Amino acid sequence: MPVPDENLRKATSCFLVSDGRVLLAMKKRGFGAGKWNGVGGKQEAGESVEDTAIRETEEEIEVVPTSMRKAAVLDFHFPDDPDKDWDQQVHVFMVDAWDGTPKETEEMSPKWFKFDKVPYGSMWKDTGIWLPELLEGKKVKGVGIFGKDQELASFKMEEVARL
Ligand code: 8OG
Repeated sequence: MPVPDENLRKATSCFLVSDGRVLLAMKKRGFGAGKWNGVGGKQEAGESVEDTAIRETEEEIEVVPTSMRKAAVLDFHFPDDPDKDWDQQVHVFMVDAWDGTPKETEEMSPKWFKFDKVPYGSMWKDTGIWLPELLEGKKVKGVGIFGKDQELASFKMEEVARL
C-alpha cells in the first residue's frame, strides 16, 4: 500500500471537467514539455495546495477554479537522477466550476478531450493508470518510481475514501 512521503516538495495538477470532457494542456516548456497534462506547478512558501492549484491554473490558462475536489495524492521519485530535483508529491484536483475561459499562455496550450479520447500515449505514462480512475469519480493515492531516461519503472496505487 503506497504511503505518501510528507517531506517531498508539493506540486499540483488540475483537470477541468465538464459534460464528459476533460481539459488537458500541452506543456510548452520546462519539465514535461511536449506532453499533455493537467494544469499545475510547484507549491510556493505560505501556500496551501489549494492556493497553489488556483494560482497555477490562473497563471497557465487564465481561469480561476471556483469548485474543486482533491482526487489524488501521487508521489513521484527519480532515484536515477538525484541531482535533478524532480522528486515531488503531486496533489491532483478535479475542477467542476471556474471563472473565465481557458486560454493559451506562454507555458501551456489547453484543449478539451472526451473522456474516451484522452491521448494517454502523449502523457506521462503513469497518467494512463490513474486518470481513468479519477474520471470515474474515484480518489487514489499512488507512488511512482522512474528509472533511466525518465521511464516509469513502477507505479503502485490504491483507491481511498478520502484524501
Ligand atoms: O512546476 P513543474 O514543472 O514541476 O510542474 C510539473 C507538473 O507536472 C505539475 O502539474 C505536476 C505534474 N507532474 C509531475 N510528475 C507527473 C507525472 O508523473 N505524471 C503527471 N501526469 N503529471 C506529473 O510533476
